[in-house]
Amino acid sequence: MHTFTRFILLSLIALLSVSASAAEATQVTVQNAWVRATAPGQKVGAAYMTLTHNQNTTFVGAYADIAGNIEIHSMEMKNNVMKMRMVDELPIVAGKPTTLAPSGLHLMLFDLKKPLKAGENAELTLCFKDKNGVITHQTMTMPIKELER
Ligand SMILES: [Cu+2]
Repeated sequence: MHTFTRFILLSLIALLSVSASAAEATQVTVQNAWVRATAPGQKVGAAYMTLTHNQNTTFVGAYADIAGNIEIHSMEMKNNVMKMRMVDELPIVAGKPTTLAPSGLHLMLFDLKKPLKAGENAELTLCFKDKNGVITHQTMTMPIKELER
């Protein structure tokens, strides 16, 4: 291999690994994200996803153009009734996936600006707080889907 070519390749590799580690440090991995389709006139919706990060972080909330307000909710059985509760902060433990799914943790979308139609996408911005209290925002495009029963 020519020295010059090798130099270019090595620089590329160095560049790639630097940007990869920078991304790892700030970006939380969001998998299986989806927003639940709503019926016409329905003003409240929900979004689900699995969050994983390589260091401890805290999920502190979300916002979107499609909703007036978004809260993190948990669900628990109380006297045989499913109760939803608002969660201010959801700790994400390093390396451990945190799953928001139907019948469990979820994002609750209030004051929807339009019906959420299956097959379309919704853009949500997720907010995380690292151990130093620094908040980062991650905007994600999520598919809108019907709940599978
Ligand atoms: Cu809820």
